[in-house]
Amino acid sequence: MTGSRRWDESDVRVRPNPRGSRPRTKDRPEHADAVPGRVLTIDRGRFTALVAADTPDERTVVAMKARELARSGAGSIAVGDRVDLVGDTSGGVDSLARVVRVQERRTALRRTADDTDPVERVIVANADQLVVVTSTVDPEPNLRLVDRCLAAAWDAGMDAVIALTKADLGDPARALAAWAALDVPVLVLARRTAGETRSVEGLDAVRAGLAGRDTVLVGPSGVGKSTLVNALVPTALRAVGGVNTVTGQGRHTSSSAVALRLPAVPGLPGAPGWVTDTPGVRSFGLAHLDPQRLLTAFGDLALGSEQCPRGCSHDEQACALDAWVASGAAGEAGPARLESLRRLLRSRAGEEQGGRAADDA
Ligand SMILES: Nc1nc2c(ncn2[C@@H]2O[C@H](COP(=O)(O)OP(=O)(O)OP(=O)(O)O)[C@@H](O)[C@H]2O)c(=O)[nH]1
Ligand SMILES: [Mg+2]
Repeated sequence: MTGSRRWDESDVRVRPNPRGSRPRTKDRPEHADAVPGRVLTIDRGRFTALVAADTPDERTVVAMKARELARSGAGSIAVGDRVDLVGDTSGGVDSLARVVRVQERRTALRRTADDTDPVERVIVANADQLVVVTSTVDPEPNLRLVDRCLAAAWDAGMDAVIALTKADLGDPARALAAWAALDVPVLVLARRTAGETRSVEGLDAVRAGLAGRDTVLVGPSGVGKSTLVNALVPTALRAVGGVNTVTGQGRHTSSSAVALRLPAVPGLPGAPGWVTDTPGVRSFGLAHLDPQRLLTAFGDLALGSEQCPRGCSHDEQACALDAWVASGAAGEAGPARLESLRRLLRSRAGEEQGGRAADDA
């Protein structure tokens, strides 16, 4: 079977260990007493992790990467990673622990500097939902950047939601029309009263959508990610910056990603969930994007790709999806939805042709 099959572990390329079956680090079992933690933020090589969450011993522990972990080339540590800590894990003033292991990630939201850049950066690990934040004005919506964020979320196996902020300043209609056929939930947000920075109209819908989930907010600078986080988590105290009154661009106020636990919502039982605020992005490179994996997010279209030629880009003459949609086999999914998929696929191809400047604008 080809085409619509969901990807699984067998799709992950495993590099054979050139040294045969020898274990990578001989001293790993020594850390059997390591304490598990969740990385909340990273600042100049120092990781702050939450340990013993929801117990009387809950604490934040500052740690550095253990030398053996750095040497093993085990890769980066991102906000959201589950890590194992040894050393001084008391969390006391001036205490410093060591990260000796990074647990396997459930998801990894990746981006590259541009589409040809082989170096991937993991923005956040283990999140299950991405909220792409964009504003009606100040700054103007960058629809292509939104497409790219959605594509990255689906490629990573995450759910995607769009939050459109500043509906008090501009008309949301144009942006809403661009997303109509994508079948993505859109949350429209506005400031209730000028100057009242924590009073966000539409917040209840955000709370309900985030409850029990592990969510990351991504979007350009100045769109109101930190404003939203402050409204959701009253103790967050994230710095909020104005936008340049001439260019309407943000000032890159947030400089690092921070994961915050959401407060419990009355009437919604279960774990309240997490939200991660991230620094504004200018571009979102998708060098790693796999068209077939992206297609799995379009479940109503995916089945039709079984008739596609091998290695189909899903944006070419021979692509079977046009006939599939025209035959009505895709149910309610019409040509507009297929066009939305192709727009996401092209959002990548366009950047290769020097479209990067549009994202940087
Ligand atoms: N009128 C209005 N202003 C808003 C709204 N949301 C955010 N703002 C303002 O937009 C500006 C930027 O908000 P931030 O929360 O700092 O934006 P950010 O996305 O965190 O920006 P970076 O940290 O630079 O990525 C601030 O002046 C906010 O008060 C909104 O819904 N309506
Ligand atoms: Mg911010």
